[in-house]
Amino acid sequence: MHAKTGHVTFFHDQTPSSKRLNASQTTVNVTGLSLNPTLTSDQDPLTNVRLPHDAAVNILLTHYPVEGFEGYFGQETHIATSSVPQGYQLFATGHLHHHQKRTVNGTPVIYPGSTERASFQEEHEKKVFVWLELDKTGIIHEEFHQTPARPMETLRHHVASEGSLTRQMQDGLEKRADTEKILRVLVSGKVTLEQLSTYKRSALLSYGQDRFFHLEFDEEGLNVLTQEPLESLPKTTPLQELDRTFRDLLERAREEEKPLVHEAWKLTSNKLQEEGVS
Ligand SMILES: [Mn+2]
Repeated sequence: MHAKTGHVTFFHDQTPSSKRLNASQTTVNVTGLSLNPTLTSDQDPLTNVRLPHDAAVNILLTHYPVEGFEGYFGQETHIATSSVPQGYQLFATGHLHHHQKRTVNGTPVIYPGSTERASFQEEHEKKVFVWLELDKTGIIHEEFHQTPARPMETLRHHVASEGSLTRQMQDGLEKRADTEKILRVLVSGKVTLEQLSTYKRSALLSYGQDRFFHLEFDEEGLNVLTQEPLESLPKTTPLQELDRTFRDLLERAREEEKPLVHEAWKLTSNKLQEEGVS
């Protein structure tokens, strides 16, 4: 129990659950501690926790990052190296998706890792499950079995300055087609507005529909070149603009209207000149 300002938070109320088994006259103790989401990043889940390890073979299961393992970057509830208990033949843990193994305080700590890829960060990782044989001296046999994890791939497409973007990308997709694969295309480069109009993402998505398990596009790296600044209009005066407008009106007017338009032009022009407009 831990007192915080204003209220009482129970952490470590989560006593680990243990099970004692007998296998060929050997006692086996399996202790598990699942992730407690109420812990803050500086609270070590194994502090003040009684962890039994009085059987011949003792196994501890958790679901936390352990300090020093790949994938733990701090700012997250984790088990400190110094908290990894001694007296266990195996400390099997989850949460980090990358398979890894290290001996800490004499205890073998194993992350079997995820059996599937959960993000593109894992696209180059092999996925495994671990098969272990233990006795009271520790791990006596271990095997890593690769799982048929769904392939993920990132295609970095830097746009070429010539030709249709849709065509360029479709060629890239064709080479990577695999109905089991999740493919993402990171589109980058600089294009003109005109070239951008040749990029039809919806056409590419339907092209990929029966060629990939899933296809997605990310155009964050694609920049559209700004257009040349507009040329300013030639300098004119209000009277010149008035003349231009009436000349147009006169051209479009029917024969019988022409005298009227002419009259209006003359009157407006005179009126403005009287007022000093040039
Ligand atoms: Mn997790």
